[in-house]
Amino acid sequence: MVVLASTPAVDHIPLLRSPDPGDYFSGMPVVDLSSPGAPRAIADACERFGFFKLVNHGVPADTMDRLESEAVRFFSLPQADKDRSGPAYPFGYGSKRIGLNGDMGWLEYLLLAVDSASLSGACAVPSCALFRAALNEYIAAVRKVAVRVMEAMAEGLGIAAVDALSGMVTAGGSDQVFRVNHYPPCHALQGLGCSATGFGEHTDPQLISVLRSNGTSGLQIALQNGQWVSVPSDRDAFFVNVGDSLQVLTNGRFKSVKHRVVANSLKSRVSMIYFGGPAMTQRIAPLPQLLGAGEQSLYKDFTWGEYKKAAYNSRLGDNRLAQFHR
Ligand code: GA4
Repeated sequence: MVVLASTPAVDHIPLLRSPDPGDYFSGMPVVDLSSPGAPRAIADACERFGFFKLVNHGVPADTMDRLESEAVRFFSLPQADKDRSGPAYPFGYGSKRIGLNGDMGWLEYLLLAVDSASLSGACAVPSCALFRAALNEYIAAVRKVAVRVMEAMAEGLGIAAVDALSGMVTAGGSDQVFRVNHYPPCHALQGLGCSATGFGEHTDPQLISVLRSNGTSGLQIALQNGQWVSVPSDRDAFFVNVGDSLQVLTNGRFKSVKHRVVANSLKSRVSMIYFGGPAMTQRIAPLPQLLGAGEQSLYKDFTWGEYKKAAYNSRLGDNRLAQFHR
């Protein structure tokens, strides 16, 4: 395309058709976490879409706003200062490169390790005390929301042990990750009918992902018929994704949702995502309580450590669960 030759800024970044206003996710499930019907509504949304919007979650707007403004401040630093917090692997600042296998997106980000409820002490970034404090306050709060959601999932699935899922993420040694993404506006493509890929299509490998973003849209999910729909942004809500591990734990009942982010040509998008993963040695296999009489696991047995290793050796858009199907 001629466009590419004249826009070196987006070299190597895959382009997407610009979102059409008609492609908004009109049937998006919205779950009120404070309502008695939440467990059933969550299980239903996870079965149909692997995705829902969560409101009345109890995290104060201040906690979210403080982290957003600290993140904006960090991403406004001179490039050389941000680069001092890199590289992103295993943890730190990254720009445009996603993972280690050649994926590129129109974004910069921080990838951080989470210990029991806060940033890992060993986490080198960010060095600014205010940013660290905002991260720790937010992570502690969002993690509690993730636990309440996983408890509701267990209840909605009819499992007696309330911690059957959440216990995997609260257990010592659990593998939790936090990421703050900044998608700068991509002015170079304004008015050209195409957009830069912010974060290419993928499913998340963990059990659950809890996302919060500023008021800029860009997130899209794939419905089960393959259609991509845009998720209207809502800075007061969380968006919850089912990850690959939770799909396996429910023997395919909950769907790990394919999603991606399209960069905006005019506005910055800032998102923060908590990824709840289990301990490396945790066996990922359908919960026995969920297997009906004679029902077999759809998947080969594996540990989270094995799955994570395979995931980190894959390309973003690969179907990572395929090699674990029986
Ligand atoms: C997707 C979910 C999380 O953002 C993440 C991503 C990770 C990374 O950015 O390093 C991966 C991606 C994610 C899945 C496949 C591999 C690993 C990039 C990539 C190409 C932090 C994660 O855990 O898996």
